[in-house]
Amino acid sequence: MLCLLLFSYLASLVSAATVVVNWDVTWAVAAPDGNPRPVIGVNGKWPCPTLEINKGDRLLLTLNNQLRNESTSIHFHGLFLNGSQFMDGASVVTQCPIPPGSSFTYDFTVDQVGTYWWHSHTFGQYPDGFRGPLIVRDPAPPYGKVDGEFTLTLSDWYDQQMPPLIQAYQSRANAEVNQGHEPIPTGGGLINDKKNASFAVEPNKTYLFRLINVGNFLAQGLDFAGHDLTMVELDGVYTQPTPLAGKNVRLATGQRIGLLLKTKPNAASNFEIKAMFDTTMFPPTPGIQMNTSAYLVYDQSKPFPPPGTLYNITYVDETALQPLDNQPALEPVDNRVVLDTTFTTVDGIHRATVNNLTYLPAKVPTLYTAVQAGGDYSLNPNIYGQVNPFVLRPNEVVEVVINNMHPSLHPWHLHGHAFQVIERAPPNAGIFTGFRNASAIPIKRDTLMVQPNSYAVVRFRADNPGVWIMHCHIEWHVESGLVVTLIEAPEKLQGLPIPANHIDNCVRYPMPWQGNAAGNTRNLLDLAGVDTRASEDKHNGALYDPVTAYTNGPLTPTQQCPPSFAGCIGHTSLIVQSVPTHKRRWLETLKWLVR
Ligand SMILES: [Cu+2]
Repeated sequence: MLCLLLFSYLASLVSAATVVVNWDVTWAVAAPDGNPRPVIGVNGKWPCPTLEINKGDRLLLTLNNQLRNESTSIHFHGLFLNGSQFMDGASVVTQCPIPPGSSFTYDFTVDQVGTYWWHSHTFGQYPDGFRGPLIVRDPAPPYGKVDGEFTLTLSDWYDQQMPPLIQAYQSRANAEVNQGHEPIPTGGGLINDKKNASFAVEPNKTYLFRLINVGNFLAQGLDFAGHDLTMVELDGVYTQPTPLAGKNVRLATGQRIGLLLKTKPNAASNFEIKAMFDTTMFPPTPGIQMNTSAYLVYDQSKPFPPPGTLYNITYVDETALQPLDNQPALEPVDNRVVLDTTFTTVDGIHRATVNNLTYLPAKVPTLYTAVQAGGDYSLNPNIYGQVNPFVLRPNEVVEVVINNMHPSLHPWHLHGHAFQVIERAPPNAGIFTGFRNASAIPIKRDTLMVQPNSYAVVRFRADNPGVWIMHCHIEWHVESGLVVTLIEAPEKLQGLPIPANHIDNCVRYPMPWQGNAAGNTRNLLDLAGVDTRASEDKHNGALYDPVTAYTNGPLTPTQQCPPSFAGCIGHTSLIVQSVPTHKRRWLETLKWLVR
């Protein structure tokens, strides 16, 4: 027995590797919908690479920000980072943004398995293309050996860059004349960052499809043309194998599903994979392509089916699944956090509110405030500013009630944990007043669609000291403040050294890294200077030093695009304009906002 234990210990030492990745973050040009535009790529290329590692590997990922005019960061969506709480990548939460010309290294070991993704977590940047799958391989997955596997990403695509779209969305004019509507995906949908992606398959095989919605805004349904499908994973959590039985999967932004697909007995035909924007979030809109096609290719020499429509689909309720480990609901609840969420006009801007307050970033990354505050102060939510802070105590069972008082669904994502979904009520159930249909063995995942005018209740154990945000994963809504900050077990964070590269990065940005949310180091209860007002002047996205950019006139095209690409010049004028009037920016982008 001892020999066996020693052998497996040695085997684990041998198999764990240090994966060193060096990325230059650069502008590239791409036209996935036929319209060329600047995108954020890696080493001059787009789409960005997939990160693939094995369970137990240490990842050393260095970003060299070569964007020249935007800051950046990377969040590893779904990874708990237990003990590596400085590596979560959320700008102004766990680090300062990485300024142009700077490098920053993420360093952590991964002990989870499954389907994840990485993306910028800086000021609404990732829908400009800086995102990709993150696969953590399991040496022995419970569904056994498959004949092959594919990663399939979904996204909604825009023909303009995020900074001007965010400015327009968060302008007073949008609140006044456009009911605060979000910019719409003028490029339609993409599968694997393109139109008409293909997946080469053989008959009588079983493939694992790792589905990831890496989009900005819309949930999407997927149809696999009558193939036999079984769900085995949700957001990195293995589920009891559950056949789809003719229903369709739906993924909101941030969500992942592991799906086993059995191929047909012969290669007589090719089949269309159809994705469709969720019409409950976004009704069919003239000029917007609601469907996206991809193909299961059995025989390249045979014709591909014509693109179909997909309007009458039935979504599977993934909250009815059970986790493979059969873990019962955590009991008893030690701390209930209630989030009353809606949208309204705040200071003239269309903003999301949680318990009547819209999230406004602190002046100091919140994790830095927490680790330096000292035991008593760290437990006081007042030192953290208007980041919607909730202090959690070590190892308590936390229950979060999300009351969605808005008539659209919102996918809530929690950093640092997967939560148990105790109940998700149907649309129009109103706010939570007590359980109607609680789950005894709840599914676990890290991103959950909360239905329109309804509620959801989730639980997790506060066993991961750190500062973790919980937010709607619609990037427009992050930028409008639909975010809360969980200050988890801050007493366990006291005395943790802030890594030197973090401090260097803040100094270079520059952004303060000491003190309370206002940067006050002498009196942590003095929040003078902290942000408490929404303003259209604050929404420049990840643009670096936009004031200088505006007053000094447009950047040269080479700062945005390869010099040989004339098409970028027009785009550049949309990003950085020499006339700093919101009216002009608004007029230029109004046409994209009108539904
Ligand atoms: Cu939302």
